[in-house]
Amino acid sequence: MALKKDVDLNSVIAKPLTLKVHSDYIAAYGENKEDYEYCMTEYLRMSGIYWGLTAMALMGELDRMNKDEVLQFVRSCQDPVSGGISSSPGHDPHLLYTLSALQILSIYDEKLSDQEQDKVVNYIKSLQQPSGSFIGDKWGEEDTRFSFCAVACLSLIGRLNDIDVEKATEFVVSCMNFDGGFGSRPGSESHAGLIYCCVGYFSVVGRLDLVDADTLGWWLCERQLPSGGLNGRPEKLPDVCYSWWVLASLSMLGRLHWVDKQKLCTFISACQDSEGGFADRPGNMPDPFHTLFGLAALSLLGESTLQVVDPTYCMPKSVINKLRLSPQRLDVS
Ligand code: GRG
Repeated sequence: MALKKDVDLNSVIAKPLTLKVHSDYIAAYGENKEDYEYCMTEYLRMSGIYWGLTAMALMGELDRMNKDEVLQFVRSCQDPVSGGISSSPGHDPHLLYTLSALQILSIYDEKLSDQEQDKVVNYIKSLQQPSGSFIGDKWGEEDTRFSFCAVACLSLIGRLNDIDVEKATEFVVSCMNFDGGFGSRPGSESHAGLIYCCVGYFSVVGRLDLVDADTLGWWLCERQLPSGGLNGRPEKLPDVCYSWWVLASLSMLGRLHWVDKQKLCTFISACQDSEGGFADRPGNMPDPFHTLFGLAALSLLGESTLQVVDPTYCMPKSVINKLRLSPQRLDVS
């Protein structure tokens, strides 16, 4: 029997976007700190808060989040020795959670003190390797995700020039494949999540000219399946989160119009849960990760009831505009 490589949307009735139900879902998530699912996700809490907060900001419902509690939590996660930020108190700091923390602070227009900021910068600097790559934490995993996290963090606090950007760029360029895509390391398979990280990297450092936008744009729009959903690489099932990783990459490359927007909207809408939140695929359990990336993709597709999202940082464009980040990102036509 042939393996099923898409979902069947023929039996799914088109669903309207139910923002109120989604904001109720996010507002309620984490209210019960004894909840099993909540306890089991402690290891990624900081990113979980970023996903929920950004989803609420895109829905115009940020006021429903407990700002004081969130900010106090973020500050409690900075490691006084390394300066890095962890997912939760007592966990090891990591670049991923450092980025989520700085994104949260930026959304709330809050800043670290100069001393705390210097510590974060030193932490990020300490993770750059002689090849220019970044490891995610002291345990040494080297990956293009961390190149993106490093420059995204530094640019959010206006400290991009504290690392060797030229060397970092050389490493990301060395991960480019014959199909125009990028993997986690030189020679690794192209994957839409990592492509987002590499294109995002070039966007942050103002070097989108280094991407073969036509070849990569073609590979990215080939991710769209007959259901309208996008997968992360050939022969894989569609997943709402790739609506973001693929679409944001196409948007940074000026090729958003290369996908069938209507069919993608129908697929994303079908992933809404009637009790709130989005799942990876129609009928599956919703979670805050897929909820953010479903909403953010709909924002990129022009959904007028949502705030406009920035394709590089996955934060409201209004927040990014206010930060006046430099260097300027290049437009690729
Ligand atoms: C600022 C939004 C933002 C993110 C930070 C870390 C990072 C930057 C992005 C992660 C990008 C990434 C690698 C996404 C892929 C996530 C995912 C669902 C991976 C699943 O991999 P497989 O092999 O899935 O299980 P497939 O779909 O390939 O079978």
